Amino acid sequence: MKIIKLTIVALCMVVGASTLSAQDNKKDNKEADVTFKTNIECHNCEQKIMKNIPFDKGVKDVKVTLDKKEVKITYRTDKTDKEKLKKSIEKLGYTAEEIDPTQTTAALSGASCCSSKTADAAKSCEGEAKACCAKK
Ligand SMILES: [Cu+2]
Repeated sequence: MKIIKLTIVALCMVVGASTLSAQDNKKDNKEADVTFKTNIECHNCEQKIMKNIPFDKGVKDVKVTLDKKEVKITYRTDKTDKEKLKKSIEKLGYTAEEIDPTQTTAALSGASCCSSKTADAAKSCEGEAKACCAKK
């Protein structure tokens, strides 16, 4: 019985240690995200992105949001950079403008929602946009 307990304790320690080292690895993996606004229009465009960008050097993950026309790329900063990723998208025939991470899509739509509408019309804004309009 004692041996079983010891084995369990030992196993727990091994699992714990490997979880810790996995976290350490992630810190070392200089990973970063970048989101590009593109002019993709349909699922063919989405597929074209997904058949190419994920295989670019240093790219870890790609997410396409078709309705927002956004391409989010997780990449290794020691293997590639935003400029290269931008060029990769452009090479496929699309535009790629980096979205400032401090400005969320909601904040952006809020700003444009306020600026383009009269106070009355701004009441039709939704969610964050509405909050933004209310501050005016
Ligand atoms: Cu298309």
